[in-house]
Amino acid sequence: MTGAESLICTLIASGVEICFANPGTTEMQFVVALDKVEGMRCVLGMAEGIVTGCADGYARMAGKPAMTLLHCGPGFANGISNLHNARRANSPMVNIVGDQATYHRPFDPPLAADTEGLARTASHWVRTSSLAKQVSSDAAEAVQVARTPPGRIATLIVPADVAWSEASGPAAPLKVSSRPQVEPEVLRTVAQVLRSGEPSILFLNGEALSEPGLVAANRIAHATGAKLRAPTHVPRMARGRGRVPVDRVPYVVDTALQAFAGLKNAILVGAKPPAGFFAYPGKPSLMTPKDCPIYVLAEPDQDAVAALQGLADEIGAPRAVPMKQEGPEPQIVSGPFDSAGFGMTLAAVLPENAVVCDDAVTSGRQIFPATFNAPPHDWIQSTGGAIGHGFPCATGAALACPDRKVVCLQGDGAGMFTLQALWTQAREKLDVVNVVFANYVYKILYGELRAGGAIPGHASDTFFDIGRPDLDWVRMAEGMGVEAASVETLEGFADTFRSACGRRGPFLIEFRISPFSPP
Ligand SMILES: Cc1ncc(C[n+]2csc(CCOP(=O)(O)OP(=O)(O)O)c2C)c(N)n1
Repeated sequence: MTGAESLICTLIASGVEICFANPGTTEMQFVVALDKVEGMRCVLGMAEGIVTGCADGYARMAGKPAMTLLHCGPGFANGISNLHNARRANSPMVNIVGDQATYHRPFDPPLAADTEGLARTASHWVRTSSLAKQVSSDAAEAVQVARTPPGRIATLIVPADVAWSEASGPAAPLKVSSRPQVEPEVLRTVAQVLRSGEPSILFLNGEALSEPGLVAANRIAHATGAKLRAPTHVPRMARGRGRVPVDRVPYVVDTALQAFAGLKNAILVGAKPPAGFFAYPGKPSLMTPKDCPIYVLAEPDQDAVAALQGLADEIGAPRAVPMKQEGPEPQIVSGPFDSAGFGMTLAAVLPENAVVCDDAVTSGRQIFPATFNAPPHDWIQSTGGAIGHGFPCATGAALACPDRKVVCLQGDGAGMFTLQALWTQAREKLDVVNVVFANYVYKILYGELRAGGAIPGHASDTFFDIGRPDLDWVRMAEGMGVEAASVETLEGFADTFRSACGRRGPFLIEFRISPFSPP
């Protein structure tokens, strides 16, 4: 058995079932091993940003790591942007990176690079296997690290000669620690803060945004009057009718500052303090008031659901409390695109139990509150601010959840970063309805320019206008084997979306939004 074979067998034994890859010569031994061994589904991504984005989407929905197979330092580097999004979402992932043979590297062949250095920038754990007999134990450790709460990125670099040399056989899976519990003392302290009756808020993230987490948080909110908020970009959240309607921290700093003015206590539940996405001259970094103390109920790796349940019991909240109704009733709106109208329309036509992947940028700003009353669904977003996440993340989510409809909401500028994922959707016959908001500009960047007090000029118009020529999403999708149609109105979208949902396999809807005039 080669080192590569021992690694693949170890990953399969450790519960890794899918390999997203874009391999090269240094990974050939792994490809040979995958040809021989049963138990790993192999999926090709036609660029590494697809590979890592798919692995992220898969991990968020499957709750366990995928394997990626990447080619040397440059291949890894191509995948960093979506690895960054995955790291910020606490997605578990095992990256296997092939590299130059140990004895060949001193000759400085073209693909020699600082692979470890690149890997370190986007991984929690990096190791280079130097002996074939150690590859399997390194692989078992990589899975253990990836699965350690709250979820980590483990990267194992395997030189070609280590992969092809004789190994000792697969390693047994290693035990994974469960989430540490929050100390009772912490529950008592936070309960006391909430009993003060002062304006308080719970910032929820990670497991706290799961259905049981939200149910417990709702008990606390009901008993104490505390408000609930999710981060501006959620890694995964249970939403829709019958679930607790929790809005996000607004992206626009002034709106966020206004929303949190007068707060006296902020409590973090698996979340970080709510920092602005960017700094702006004269504006604060934290969205909570200066005099508002921040308490930690649960760190991201701790058992946030048990902490919320324990806190709800500690304050004597009833077990069953009424659910606050928020948000408009779903209805098909007519007319040209606007974000809130789109959200209401989507809420009316979204299939039950869908997974929504949102990389919609400004077109998605108002969709969240407008879909509080949509049928129950999960929502996942790019958590690291690196655009080009939607298409691949939706692709990975569809592989994790073959029985659920996946809906990808994608800005056109962001979509151009990783549109090759559409080809993977076609190749794997995945059940994804992609909606592209074709507004032909980087609209958000005009807003950001204005936020800094500047007026657009020739450089901004060149850099932010992505028309001239206009992208044709229908032809691009069809060129990659995905059926597509164009719509220009909300009612037209509703019709096309319904029929796209009525069939299996990928579909793309280009929502043409009248060309935006810069402010
Ligand atoms: C990897 C990466 N590159 C560049 C950016 C900067 N950026 C943020 S949003 C954006 C444009 C998004 O355009 P689009 O998807 O069309 O959405 P719109 O702004 O029109 O709503 C860019 C270039 C980024 N966030 N991440």
